[in-house]
Amino acid sequence: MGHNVYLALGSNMGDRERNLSDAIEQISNMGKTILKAVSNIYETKPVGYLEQEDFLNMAVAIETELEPLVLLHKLQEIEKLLGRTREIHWGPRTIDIDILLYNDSKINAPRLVVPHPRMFERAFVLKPLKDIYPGTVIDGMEIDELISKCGDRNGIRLYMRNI
Ligand code: GSY
Repeated sequence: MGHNVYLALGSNMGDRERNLSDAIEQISNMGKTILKAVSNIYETKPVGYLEQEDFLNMAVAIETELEPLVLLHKLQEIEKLLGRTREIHWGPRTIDIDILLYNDSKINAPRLVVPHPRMFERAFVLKPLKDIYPGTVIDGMEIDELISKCGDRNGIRLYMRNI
């Protein structure tokens, strides 16, 4: 049996829709991995560094036999393949792929922290996650309660329905 993993995807450069679909294709072709679910796509106002274009954000669920750091490496290779450069920290990007949850594991490695440390304060992550994992409870809090506390919850609109 594989590991149940949830990923967040975001893009705000170039053909954003294409970047997301290319990333999903690459994730499906990583090996030892099955794509289980794909969320709706949301258009979201930038959080953090504000002088940039709106993002498209979504979440996907995979089942994978890859161990966390191997998975991280493969996802970073996909980011590079799709043209991601890290020029401005928090700045625009062709594609961003973050590991949100890896089973129920807590991981505290120098290069990888899971659950993703900022996911609980970002509606642009939680809203798509809710589409594919509505029963998520984190630290005793339901996902709707978490979303209601997010500062960016009003800057999100449904862009494309997938489910
Ligand atoms: O953390 C991912 C990159 N990112 C995003 C994003 O994906 N969506 C929105 N709305 N704002 C963001 N700020 C950063 S950095």
